[in-house]
Amino acid sequence: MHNDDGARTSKARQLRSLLESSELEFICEAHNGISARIVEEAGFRGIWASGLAISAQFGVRDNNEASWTQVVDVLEFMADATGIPILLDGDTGYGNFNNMRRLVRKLEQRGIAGVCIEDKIFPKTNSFIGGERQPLAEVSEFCGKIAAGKDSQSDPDFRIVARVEALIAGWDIQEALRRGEAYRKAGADAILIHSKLSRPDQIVEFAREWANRAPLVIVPTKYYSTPVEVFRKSKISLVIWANHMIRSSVASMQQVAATIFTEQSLIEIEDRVAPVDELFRLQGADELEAAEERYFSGLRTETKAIVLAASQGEGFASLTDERPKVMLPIGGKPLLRHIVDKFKKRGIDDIVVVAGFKAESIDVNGIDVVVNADYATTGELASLACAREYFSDDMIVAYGDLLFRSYILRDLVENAAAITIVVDSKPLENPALAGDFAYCSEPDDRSMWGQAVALRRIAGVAHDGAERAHGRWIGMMRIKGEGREWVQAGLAELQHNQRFPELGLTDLLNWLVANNRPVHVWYVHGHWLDVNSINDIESAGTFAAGRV
Ligand code: SPV
Ligand code: MG
Repeated sequence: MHNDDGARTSKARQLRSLLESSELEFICEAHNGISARIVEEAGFRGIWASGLAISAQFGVRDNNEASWTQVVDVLEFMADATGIPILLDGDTGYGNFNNMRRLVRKLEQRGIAGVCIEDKIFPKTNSFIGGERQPLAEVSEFCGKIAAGKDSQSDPDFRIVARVEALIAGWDIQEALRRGEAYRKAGADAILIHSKLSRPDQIVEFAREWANRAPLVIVPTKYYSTPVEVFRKSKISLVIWANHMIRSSVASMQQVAATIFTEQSLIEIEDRVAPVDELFRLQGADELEAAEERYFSGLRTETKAIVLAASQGEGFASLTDERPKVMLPIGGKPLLRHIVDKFKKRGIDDIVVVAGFKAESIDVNGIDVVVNADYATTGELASLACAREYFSDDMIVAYGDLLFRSYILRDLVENAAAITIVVDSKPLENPALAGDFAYCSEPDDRSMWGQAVALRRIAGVAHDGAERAHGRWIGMMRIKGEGREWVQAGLAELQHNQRFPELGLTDLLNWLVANNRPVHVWYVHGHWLDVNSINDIESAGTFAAGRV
């Protein structure tokens, strides 16, 4: 997106240069932000904010049915979207000299470079609709309006173009010249001489008599077949291609709408319309991305999630014949959906699920799926290795059969350690239950927040000789910064282990500890469960519904 940044020539100065240059210059109609941008990209050095086109895009007539402030609002979008000057087709100035004064002030405030006003009576009618019946303004009244406009501008480069409608209204060249001269003397910076003939004769004759007294502007909509050399020879300053953006879009929209309606399909038109990426480009999506990087990156989470969901799951009888356990419905939605929703709620949208058994049945929106093809003969570590190319400097690795309260994830991501695991210190109701038992440097001191606790090892038993485990690892870990290299090194080494296919995440954690890579423990006290058998399904539903 462009904005006048003061470092470059002001838009008003640019328009002035176009009008005063010794070359024949061209500007093109636009009627909103995106058409203005398209006109600029085509190479034009100025924009005609056409009254006809702006009315038409609103779906109203070119009879001042849209209010002037509605027009000014459209202009603001056009000016924001472009770096070239906009000349407003200001109709009659939307009232008398007083309305003209306010219009000029507002246009300058919105970054518009100039305005063209025509010597008709408010509310006006488009020149091509019964033009010869249209009354013209009194010359003195119109001169007062021009002078009032010039006296109101604060930037000396702002341009006021006076449009002579005498030829449209059926008067002769002498009347047109008389008016043009009066307007010039009143302070107009340029004269627009309009004609609706299919030949340029009136324009050429006017220009000859005018003899360069002030820049001349023309609108060759009706005499469009005239080669521009004719205008050049007549010393015309500026040509306005006045309505071709709105007309081309209307023609295209009519064809596309009719095709979609009759075909009831998009197939025929997809290749004929602009790709959505082209809209994003024209809207300046790149600039926003760069700005986000500059101003917003600290607030956006870069955290990724890797969810291990390759196993069929034992203990579910025929429920998992056709789907892995992560697709079992819990409280009305698949188990995997619950964990994905928790991640998304925390702004973690980059979620990779490692699937295996019946991977094709994983039908959860908003995730990337990678497949561990050897799921039947390998374990969690092999699944994690399958997601290696998705590793990042900030990631959560979790089992897909986990249900947990949101705060556990929130607190976990606030940890700064390279590796953090979540350990539940709540004593087991049934101490004989299997699990990943964590033996740590300290027990959970619930009177302390953010205790520095290190993992010593994880084992499958709650008692190891005389030693009692400090809790159960819930199956969720956070890997940050150098932790990523540690995990990669662990995977690389363990992959040479003959037992690698059997290994799980706990083997990786033990490897890290054994290799002096500190694994930080974050204690929680309940508020999670994993789904390991049919018996767990009901309690999982209750848990997911938020009931105790
Ligand atoms: C416009 O584009 O709105 C104009 C030019 O005023 S014309 O339609 O030719 O009158
Ligand atoms: Mg107009």
